[in-house]
Amino acid sequence: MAEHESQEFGKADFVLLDSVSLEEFMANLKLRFEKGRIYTYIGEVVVSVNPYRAMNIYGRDTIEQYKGRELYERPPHLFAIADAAYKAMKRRNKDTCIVISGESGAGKTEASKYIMQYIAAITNPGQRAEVERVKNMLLKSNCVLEAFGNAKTNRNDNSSRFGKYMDINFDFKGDPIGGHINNYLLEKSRVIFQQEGERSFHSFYQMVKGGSESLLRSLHVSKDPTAYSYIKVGGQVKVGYHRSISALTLCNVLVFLYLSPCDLSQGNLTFGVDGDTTLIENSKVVAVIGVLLATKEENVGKALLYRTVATGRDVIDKQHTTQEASYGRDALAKAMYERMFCWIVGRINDVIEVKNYDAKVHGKNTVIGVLDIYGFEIFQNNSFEQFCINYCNEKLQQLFIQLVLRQEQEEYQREGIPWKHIDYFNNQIIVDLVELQHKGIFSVLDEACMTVGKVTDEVFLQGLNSKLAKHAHYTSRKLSPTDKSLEFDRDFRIRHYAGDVVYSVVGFIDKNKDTLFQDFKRLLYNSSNPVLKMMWPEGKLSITEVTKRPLTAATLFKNSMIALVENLACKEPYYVRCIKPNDVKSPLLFEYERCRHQVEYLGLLENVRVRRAGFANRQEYPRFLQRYKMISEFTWPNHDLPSDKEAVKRLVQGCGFEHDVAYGKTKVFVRTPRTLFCLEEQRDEMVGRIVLFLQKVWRGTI
Ligand code: AOV
Ligand code: MG
Repeated sequence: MAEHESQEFGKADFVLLDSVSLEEFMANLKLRFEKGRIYTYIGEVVVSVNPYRAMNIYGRDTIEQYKGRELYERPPHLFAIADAAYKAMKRRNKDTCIVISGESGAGKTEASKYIMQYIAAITNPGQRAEVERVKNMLLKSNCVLEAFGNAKTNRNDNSSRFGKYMDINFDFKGDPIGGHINNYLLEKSRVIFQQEGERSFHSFYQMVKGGSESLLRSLHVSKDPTAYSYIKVGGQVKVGYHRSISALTLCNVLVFLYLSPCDLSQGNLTFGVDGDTTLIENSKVVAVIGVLLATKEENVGKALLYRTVATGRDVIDKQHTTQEASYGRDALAKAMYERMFCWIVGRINDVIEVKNYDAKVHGKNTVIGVLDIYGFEIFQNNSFEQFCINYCNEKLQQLFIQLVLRQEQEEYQREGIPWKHIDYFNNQIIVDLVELQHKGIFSVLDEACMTVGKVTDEVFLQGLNSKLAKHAHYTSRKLSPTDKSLEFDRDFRIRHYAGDVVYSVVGFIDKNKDTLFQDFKRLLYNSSNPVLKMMWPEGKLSITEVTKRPLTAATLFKNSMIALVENLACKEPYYVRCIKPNDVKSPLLFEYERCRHQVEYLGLLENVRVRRAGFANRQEYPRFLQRYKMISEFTWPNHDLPSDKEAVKRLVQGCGFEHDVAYGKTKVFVRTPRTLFCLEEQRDEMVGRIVLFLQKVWRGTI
């Protein structure tokens, strides 16, 4: 018996459980985790539990075992899902996508890397140089993006602080010929602030700790990360997370040399007052910034202290208060880092994008998309960023609900089989709470930001309280006065699909407006560094030309999420559902409650039910025959019936299972796992007999 069919390691597919209860589900999940079996199926969905230790299951030999195989032929694995997505794409010319979800630290990013590695390993058998180049770039780009976009948080030492969706394009042979990366909202506030125990983006520490003496000197960077106020806020400067930055050289990250040091230096800029005048206290830093930004020192100083404003026909320089100056400095540091990040993604896209592909000559160019986004997270203090991240996870959960159900429904319909509805929690209500026009939280926030004059975060909270007082998933201290865990004028709580999160409104207005004074844009546009200039095209405009109010951060994010979901929904989806077994990164600990909670909110039990209430197993007629034909005299070794479908019917009747089976147009559907077991048992027995028979023939005893 193959390993994945043995009981010792539990059931390889949750649909094979004897009964679908939370207890049975959990017992199976726990048993498998303890036996080192971190992957389990629900039909074609992979449930993965983060092992928090190196597993010897991703090597070349394992890849070979999965190549071209069907899902159920081998123990559950990411490779099997990657192969299924690849086969669907290649055989049926379908665009597919692999959606990886789960909370922060559950293992999404690692899974996405293994999937990419697998696809790279099984393609391009002809070793075409161009394809090899593309594969190399796709794999290496990860390393660069992680350096700039990941950081240590209190949930994950290598937490993705941006969302990533990567398309891999394939030619008619099924070889990768290019790709494209979409990135979503980088948590740029991390550049200037980190919560206790957290760090800024890896890139800063890698540069400070890893840069050569001469490089650092030329960039005016100190080797001591604690010299920089921006990156030591969280009190965690130690590089606990080692990753090579050699891939950086690949993408000519010129800006790395300019912008990051500049961000670092800016953090050390402080402002003071002398009478009515705002001053920069440490002018040496201004000089360094001038050098790094390839612009005049006095221009930097001016942009930091003054703002050009148009009053009627006049244009005047208005002096900042120290508070405004600090605000401007931080906004600049954040904006520069974000632009740099997007610029890097753009350069990666330049080198990986499909070139010279003529569909008329080469056939349709198909795509596999891999989505690895920031997972649901709850921190001590949750702000606008967590709100966006958690909304994003709501959207993906909604997609899962729709697609997993729709997929089943469509398959039964297509095959002409009736389908029965299964109840589940539909989180559309929370998605609406956030994104609905006029009534949703984003709308209330945008409205507050549009109000002329000084709007405070508290005004925004009041707006929420009046619009959402009756919403079942929203509350605040005003609405539940006895709830001491919420602060007046500061907190609101959302009941998310994955748990309750208290958000502090402090900073929502600023972060949503995301204002960067035009003076800074002009400063950067006028840099003699051509890369910088290119990054800030809107700096070309003078103050009188800037009239249009830019879209808010929330609206931009909402639009990008809606576009993402639309894009995923038109592809054939494959799912990886990641579970975090404990909060202490232990390879041994399966915290039962913690896991149960995730199983529940991910809707995994409903997933099993839907899969089973329909049919546990479905196989195309020829496949089914190939596997079981030895158990029936009508089909062994070959049948002479008019079709494979007829032959399968005969086989099933012969075994007495017809009550448990439905015949679709192209597939046979088996309702209960037990029938499948019986078939498997009979098959094992027959295979045993056949082997014995052949051995006898071989030895000449027959
Ligand atoms: P995430 O992507 O889901 O969190 P990661 O993929 O970064 O989580 O995983 C967190 C850590 O768990 C990794 O750095 C590894 O140490 C460990 N890990 C995860 N998967 C495996 C595996 N298959 N084998 C061995 N170790 C693993 V976030 O990006 O925070 O939502 O935003
Ligand atoms: Mg991640």
